[in-house]
Amino acid sequence: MGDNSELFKRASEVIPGGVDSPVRAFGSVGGHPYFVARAEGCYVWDVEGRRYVDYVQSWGASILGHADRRVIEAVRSAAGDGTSYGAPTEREVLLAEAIRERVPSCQKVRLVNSGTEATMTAVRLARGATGRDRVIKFAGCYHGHADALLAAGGSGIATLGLPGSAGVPASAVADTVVVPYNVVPDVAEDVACVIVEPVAANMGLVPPAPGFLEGLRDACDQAGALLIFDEVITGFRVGSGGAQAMFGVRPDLSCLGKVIGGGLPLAAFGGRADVMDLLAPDGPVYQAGTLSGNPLATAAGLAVLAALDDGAYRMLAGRAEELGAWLTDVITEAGLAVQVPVVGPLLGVFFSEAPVTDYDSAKAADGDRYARFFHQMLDRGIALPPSPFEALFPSLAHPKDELERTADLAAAAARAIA
Ligand code: HOZ
Repeated sequence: MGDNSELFKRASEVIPGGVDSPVRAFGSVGGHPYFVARAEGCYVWDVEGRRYVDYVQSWGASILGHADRRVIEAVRSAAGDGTSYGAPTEREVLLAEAIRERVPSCQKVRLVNSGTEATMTAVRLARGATGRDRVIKFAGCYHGHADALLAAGGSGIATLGLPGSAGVPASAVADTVVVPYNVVPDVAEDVACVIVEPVAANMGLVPPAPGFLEGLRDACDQAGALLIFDEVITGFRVGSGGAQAMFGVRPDLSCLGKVIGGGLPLAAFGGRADVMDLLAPDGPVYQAGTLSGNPLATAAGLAVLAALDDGAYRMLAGRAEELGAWLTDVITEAGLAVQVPVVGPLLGVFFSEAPVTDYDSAKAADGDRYARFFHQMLDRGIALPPSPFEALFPSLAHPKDELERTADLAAAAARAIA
């Protein structure tokens, strides 16, 4: 096997930027990525044999930790029966039923392959259902890379400091209105939908202000617009009912991903039956996919959901709360101003004096300091997200002693950069 720098050099010759997704490239923290050879539980090993405690966890897809035996067995067993048929399977029905049971607003569900497909189709469906074109999105929220939703996007768009993307025609975003997070916007009667991350987790972690989500629900109801929750990150992560259960606000449509695929390419969108029934083949809104509801991905998703119960979520949230408090203490003790927001099992790290409440305050946090902290941690064997605009994902496989060790190493890292 090659070493990390050699592989990155070779990768850069055949893959643009050396990576298949921009946030992996270390663009905002400097240096080059480590190449993963294998992973298990809370650890990843790079091709040089170095072990890291991994807080990326496939950007939140692995809630049980890497290579969980139950998931591996489910995938192995499914693979023996064939990897894709282009015809419906029982597991698709089981997974849709399991989603509806846990997320009651999803009266009907369609399985797709990625969060981008889920959000793109949810917006198309909202437009088809209302006969309107306008879409309201919030600055710093990331809804995948569909043309209409890239403006002021978080995640890699934020990491690279881009306003949006080249190659998107003005006409594709002419009906996208970008407004600040945590402020309820005016929703006019030409708006098809408001799409929001109910807990923003692609500009770092930014919790919803009290009343924000309820305000969006009311504003949409008054305007006859649909409310779309992008729960690709929060779905099955902050609890089995997602952020909509945590905050008690019911969207018309929800987008799900990451956790439900257990590390395989699977996402979903679902919502009101009267709206979902507008999808082809019953209705006029088209959406399709050769690999949608894939046998391996649905097997993984069912195995993950079966392993998650209220006790698991309580444990995960409890550990995240402890880790958040420890990180705040040790970094503050080193003399650095830090904000460590925690929502259920999700954490963020902003080097900022003031709490971060929206994209402007997220961008105002000290990104250079985050970069130095990131590398100090990486040198000590702790893999944080390689961007200040992402969240940390402790998993059920992160034992308490590794979280304590993470905090100890964070103390040393913070002292080193103070
Ligand atoms: N959207 C995810 C980060 N918040 C990861 C997907 C990616 O951009 O690679």
